[in-house]
Amino acid sequence: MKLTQAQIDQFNAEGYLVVRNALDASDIDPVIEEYAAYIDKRAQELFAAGKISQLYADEPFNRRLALICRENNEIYPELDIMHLRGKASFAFLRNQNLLDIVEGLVGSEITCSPIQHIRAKLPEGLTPAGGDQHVAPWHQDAGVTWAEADPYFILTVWLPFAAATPENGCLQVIPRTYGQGLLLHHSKPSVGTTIVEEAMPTGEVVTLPMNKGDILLMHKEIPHRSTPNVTDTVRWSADLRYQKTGTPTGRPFWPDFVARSQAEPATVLTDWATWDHLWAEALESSKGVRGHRWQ
Ligand SMILES: O=C(O)CCC(=O)C(=O)O
Ligand SMILES: [Fe+2]
Repeated sequence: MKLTQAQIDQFNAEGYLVVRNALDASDIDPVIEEYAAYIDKRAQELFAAGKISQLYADEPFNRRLALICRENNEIYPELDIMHLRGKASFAFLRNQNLLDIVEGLVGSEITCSPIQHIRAKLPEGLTPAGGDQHVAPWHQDAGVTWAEADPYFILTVWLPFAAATPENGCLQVIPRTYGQGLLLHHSKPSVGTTIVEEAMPTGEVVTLPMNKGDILLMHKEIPHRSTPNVTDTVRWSADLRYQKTGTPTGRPFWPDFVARSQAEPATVLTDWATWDHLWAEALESSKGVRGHRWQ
């Protein structure tokens, strides 16, 4: 599926666009299976070590992790894409259906930014102490890069692995509030990087329930947030960022890679082992580096 001109116009007017049924289950399921297998492996280990009382093996994917974490949440920090680094997750970053949509806004020379996450948003209260970084306070994604990326367009792609609802912590945006650049943010203890109160736009807030297969596209200046998960299941999602190859990602200490190129197809990174290695090295060498610019 490619974006229509009407969809591109809508993105440019609103600063965001939800593309319904953009992906099939077959695009997303390999990632879910990869995560399910990892959680199964870790559950066996936790059970063998006496850290959980049962395996919860018959529970559905969106519930099993919550039940495990209720007893022991040591798996939780291992799940983000750069830590788990699965082959299916890496392949998904170059999913052709996804990139066809991205190309409509980024062009044919596409770099995958390392500002990317796979999020298991747990039911409120189950996350390790100190707040939940998956409950994102009002921010612009432009606010989580270094200043070197400020002049460049970066597209955020957000998608749920199962229905995202107001109850389990879907996203909210403030439409049409972009084009004025970066708003002042600050780093609020146990809340995260957020727009300062005085700079907060006053426009209408739009809540965005989404289904598996839907994709949310956001301009990096669109203020958005997500709410807590007050259900007893996990809100699984991915958020990825794409931009024109050659432009800075704003996280130079983490690995970006070429995801698609018409001009130089040989530059596309297709080797999982290289990606895996780049992340392993970068996570080691970037310890202590400040990812955000705010105090
Ligand atoms: O997934 C969430 O709850 C927050 C995501 C977010 O802020 C983003 O994808 O940019
Ligand atoms: Fe964000």
